[in-house]
Amino acid sequence: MPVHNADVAAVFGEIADLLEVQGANVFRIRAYRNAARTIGDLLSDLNTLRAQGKALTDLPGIGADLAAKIDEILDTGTCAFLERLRSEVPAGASELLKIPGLGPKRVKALLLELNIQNLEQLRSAAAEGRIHELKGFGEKTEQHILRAVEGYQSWPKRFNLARASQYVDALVAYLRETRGVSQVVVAGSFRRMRDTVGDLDLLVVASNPAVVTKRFVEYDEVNSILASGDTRASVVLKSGIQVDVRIVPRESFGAALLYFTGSKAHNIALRRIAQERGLKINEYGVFRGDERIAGETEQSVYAAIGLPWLAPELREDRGEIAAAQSGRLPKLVELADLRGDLHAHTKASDGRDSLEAMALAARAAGLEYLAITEHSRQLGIARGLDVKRLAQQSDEIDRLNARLDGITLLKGIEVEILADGSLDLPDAALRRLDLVIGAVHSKFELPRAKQTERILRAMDHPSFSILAHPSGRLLDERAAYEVDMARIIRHAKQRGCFLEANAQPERLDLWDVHCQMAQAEGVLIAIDSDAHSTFDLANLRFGVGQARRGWLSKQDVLNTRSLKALRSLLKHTTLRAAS
Ligand code: DGT
Ligand code: CA
Ligand code: CA
Repeated sequence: MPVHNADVAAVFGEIADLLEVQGANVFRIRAYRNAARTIGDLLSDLNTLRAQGKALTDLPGIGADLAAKIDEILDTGTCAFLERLRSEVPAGASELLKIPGLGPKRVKALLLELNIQNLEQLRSAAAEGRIHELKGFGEKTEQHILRAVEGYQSWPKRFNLARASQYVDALVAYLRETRGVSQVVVAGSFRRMRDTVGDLDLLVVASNPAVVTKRFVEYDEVNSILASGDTRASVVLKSGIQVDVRIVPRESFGAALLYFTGSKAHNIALRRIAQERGLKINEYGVFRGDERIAGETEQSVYAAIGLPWLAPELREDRGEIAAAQSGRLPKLVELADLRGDLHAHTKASDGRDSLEAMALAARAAGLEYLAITEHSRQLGIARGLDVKRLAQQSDEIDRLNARLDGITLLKGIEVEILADGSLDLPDAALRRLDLVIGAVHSKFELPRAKQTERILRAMDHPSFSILAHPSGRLLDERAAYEVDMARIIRHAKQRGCFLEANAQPERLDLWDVHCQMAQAEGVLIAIDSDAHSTFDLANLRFGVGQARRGWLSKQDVLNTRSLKALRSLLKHTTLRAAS
């Protein structure tokens, strides 16, 4: 049974959790967390890397010790260190730690004093009022725990796009090797680049359908078979994700692709248009009576009902059909339109690579500029920079820019927005930079009005340029904090600042609807990788996906500008600083 990247990531994540309950050194915990993230987001399969003889220590943040553990996990599915921790820490700790607001100390108390071992027990203990009597817990905390557990339990199980693409790439390659297969395409929410996908929908064109479904259910990552027939099958993979496969006739391929790409709402709207024209549209084609008039390509199906082809990211029934009918479809931004990246870290804070390595990777990715934006001093865990270290880095950037061709590093910072809206570094230091990204990494629980005010006040700082990951959500862990996004966007417009579409797979923040709101106000969006290693630059495509879902075209995106045009746009903020 091959072990997946996700399994390795899960082992490291659990080790970090258990170390946290034990009160281990924060940097040690962080090393495992970072490793879990690196592996979880890795686009290449670890088994393949190993088979190719690549050294695992080349991966960012993976030293000899972690590499040895990865080997052990790939070979055995677990590692001795985890087993030891499990025997030392009471069961249930990892599960309880997932609840926002429950740190290791509290978890320990719940485990030892109330013998709570899972979320259901936690929920009933909170509901029955047994928790507030413990030392260190009050009634307010108890209420908070109750709400947090109920919220957590009601989250549907979805997979982030990057993780889903990891599973699907290997499967698509496997199916393509099947005899008689001429096409394999992923449809569904995955093709529409939704931030998370519920399941994967594959379409296959093949000369002998039954051979394909048989080979599909025999895929060695299959955990259970939900349904299996001659032309369709559904399975759940070991990673927990469900995959539906349908084998469709060539002459219906376009109609099936359109149908199974969805969204359901888009399909329903198309069906209505077809009906008005006396036509019937379904996954087999477009029909006038019994006669099929289109179906082989998506283009032909759209054309039959008087529409141009629509990019999958637009197909949400949010006005795209009316826009298509009146020739107002946007020309969506593409990855190749990005000329730079405005948010990246190096090992000076919590990144893993050097300035030079990041610069060269950005150049290799076809970018012309890269802003270096380390964390600021308040974020101690990420080795945030103070004024002195920031100045040192600026000198280093000057030297590197003088030496390197084809890439320009910009001087920036990802400065902490403190609870009262002030910034973590003095304006005098910020003014010298090319750009200032402001970010909220603390006090997520402030009430909506206070949280909004905090961010507006931060934007009032003369050098403020871009609001990082504006909603603060983490897809698998944390809901967005409460803010008035419409007000923040209007304020950004007034202040001449920008909003970020952070492309980290677990953030994708801003996402589609907020991108659209920003566009409507004329606020430019920076699609940023927030890279913590050279590998992370590959995530930009997910940020572009969200921007496309938000209808953005090239001119709506800040970092599609030439360096010169960018500098003049950023000068707004600098001029404000001078006045
Ligand atoms: P997901 O999997 O929850 O992330 O979202 P989708 O959009 O991939 O939805 P899924 O997997 O349930 O179905 C795939 C596509 O099939 C969906 O986008 C549109 C189409 N579809 C599914 N059920 C219906 C339906 O009842 N009516 C219509 N018109 N289309 C449907
Ligand atoms: Ca789906
Ligand atoms: Ca499905």
